[in-house]
Amino acid sequence: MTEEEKIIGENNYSASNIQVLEGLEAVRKRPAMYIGDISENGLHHLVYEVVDNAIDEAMAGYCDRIDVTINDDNSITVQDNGRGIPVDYHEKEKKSALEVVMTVLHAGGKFDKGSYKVSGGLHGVGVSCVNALSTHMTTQVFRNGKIYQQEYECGKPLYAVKEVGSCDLGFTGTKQTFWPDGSIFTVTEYKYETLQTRLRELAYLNKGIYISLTDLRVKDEDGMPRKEVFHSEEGVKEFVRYLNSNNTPLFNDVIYLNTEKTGVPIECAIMYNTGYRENLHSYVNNINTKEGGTHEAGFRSALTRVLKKYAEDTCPKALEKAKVEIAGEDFREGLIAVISVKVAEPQFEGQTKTKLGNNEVSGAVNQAVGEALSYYLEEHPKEAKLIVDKVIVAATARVAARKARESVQRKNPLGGGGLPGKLADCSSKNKDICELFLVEGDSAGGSAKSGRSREFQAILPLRGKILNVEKAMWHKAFESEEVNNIIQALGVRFGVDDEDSKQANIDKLRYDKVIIMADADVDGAHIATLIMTLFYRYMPELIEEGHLYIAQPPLYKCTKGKVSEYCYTDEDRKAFMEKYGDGTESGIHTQRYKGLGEMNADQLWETTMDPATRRLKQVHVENAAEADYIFSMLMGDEVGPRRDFIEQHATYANIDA
Ligand code: 28G
Repeated sequence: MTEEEKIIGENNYSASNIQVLEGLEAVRKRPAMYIGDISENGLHHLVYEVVDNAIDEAMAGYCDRIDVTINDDNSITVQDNGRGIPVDYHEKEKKSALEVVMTVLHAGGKFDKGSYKVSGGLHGVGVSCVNALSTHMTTQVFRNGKIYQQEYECGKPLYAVKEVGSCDLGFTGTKQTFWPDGSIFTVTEYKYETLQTRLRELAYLNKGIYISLTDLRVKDEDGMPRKEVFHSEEGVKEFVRYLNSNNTPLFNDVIYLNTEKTGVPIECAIMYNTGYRENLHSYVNNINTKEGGTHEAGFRSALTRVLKKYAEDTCPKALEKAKVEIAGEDFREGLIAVISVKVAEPQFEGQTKTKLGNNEVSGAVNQAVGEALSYYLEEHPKEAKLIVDKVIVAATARVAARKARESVQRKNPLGGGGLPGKLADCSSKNKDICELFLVEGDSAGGSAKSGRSREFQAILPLRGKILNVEKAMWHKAFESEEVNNIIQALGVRFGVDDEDSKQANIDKLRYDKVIIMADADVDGAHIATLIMTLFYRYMPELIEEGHLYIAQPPLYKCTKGKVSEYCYTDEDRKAFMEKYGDGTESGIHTQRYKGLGEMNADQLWETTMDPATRRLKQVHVENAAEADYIFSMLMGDEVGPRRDFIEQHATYANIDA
């Protein structure tokens, strides 16, 4: 028996305690089952799990402040001003309600009738999982003018809930601090940006609350920590404005509704921009439903129904002249919308459990959006006409796109037979080991061809900058030779699942890894971004399934006497200097690589392509709404925000300066 178990044993040891310990052990044995994974995602998930409890308290109407702090040692503190978790004795469990919430799996779930808690984000596992996966956790409750406290190690209480002080009677809330277990997580460093994105999103989805994020690891010249407060008075209306801020709006209004239909609260905001992409972000109980579901179906159905009727009623001549039948998707080009619903007992389906299954929600959303949209169109004929004109252009382009695509696929009738002439393919037929390098420039492409392993590495050289698909109509991609080469080399297919489907089917993907290899400079970063944009907009599944990577060529080769090392970052170089230097730069020779072309085939293999020594970055999409925002900023018309972003994130400035 360990010390902690003894303590538990001395207090009311009971069958339920054994269950608790078994439950927490199960979480520690198979953490990924409970929080998704044990890498960066899982680590950040712990914070969401705790914050979601505070959000639930806010949704119940008792809390409007949530303060999140990343402490110096990468522990996390979350404090809210809700009612405070009840601390009274729980007859059935023979312990304090607080201890139950903190130690029993799934406790705190469906307690309160009429709340929309799914809580714990996607996995809905509750704070006890966070506790189980933390070496230490401290909980404090401010309630009844008193401060109550309990501490845990790996989920096990160190003592029964005790009073540790007093506070103002009116001061209530809950404070949680936890130290993620480094023996469970592969990374333990929190990323400010990751938390920032989610907390910003939560503030938009739950208007009125104040959510702060403080990073005690980062201090400015005055010793002040990095801190931000997220707050939205207009909810998803403001969210859509934010998401659209890098695009040119078709008109300035946001079409907005906030209502309830058949017991389903619905908040929805719609804008149109002059672009061609559809950006619909849907949420159920604050969870991003990436795979869509009944609420999205209701939304799309209302949009098509109302706009089609409006177009037919008000401009039949224009429709006749265009000679094309308009389809649902024509209404969605340049659409940017957020829909957020609250569902009491949500059923999540689909591969990643992010597809809403509740049938009743479809009708509720359809009705609510239909009413709000009809009303808006009646009241705003000028804006309505802008939408209808855009829809007709979209329908015309869609027909052109199909023709272009068919002509491409005709050249390649069996799908997979015809590979692009520029592709140097690999010999292995085992696609699980095959890699495709997309290489910037013919000269680097040449070195890569000589340096590669012919068995499993294929090379496709790309000529300079590929088409910026972010700014182009969808079908333009299929008119670009470079893009078609990529598509054919990959073996992905368009329009197989549904003739006008905009996203690739990747069933016949010919490689396990697709690796973008570009120069380590601003131009190279731009090229890599253009290629990523193509993948993100046309083949998102390929990213979601983890096939897309970016190669990391070295920035320097540092040599001191007989020792030389490749340095991939400025930190690597500093480390080399400290290890071998004598304080002056005179003794060490530093060769800067400005481009892949400066390396010969052997060097390229050794530094960038050899699986044993290379560094690859896998491309992830953490947050779809934020990814859309970033891509539209990087690839859009506005120069200012892009420059700011690059200045903040650039790692190459030192080279190009
Ligand atoms: C600071 C970090 C995260 C929370 C509350 C408030 C209540 C609560 C939380 O109850 C379910 C229901 C009653 C035992 C509910 C307080 C009703 C009355 C609450 C949080 C189980 C849990 N008074 N605030 N849980 N109870 N904040 N913030 O976790 O029977 S969790």
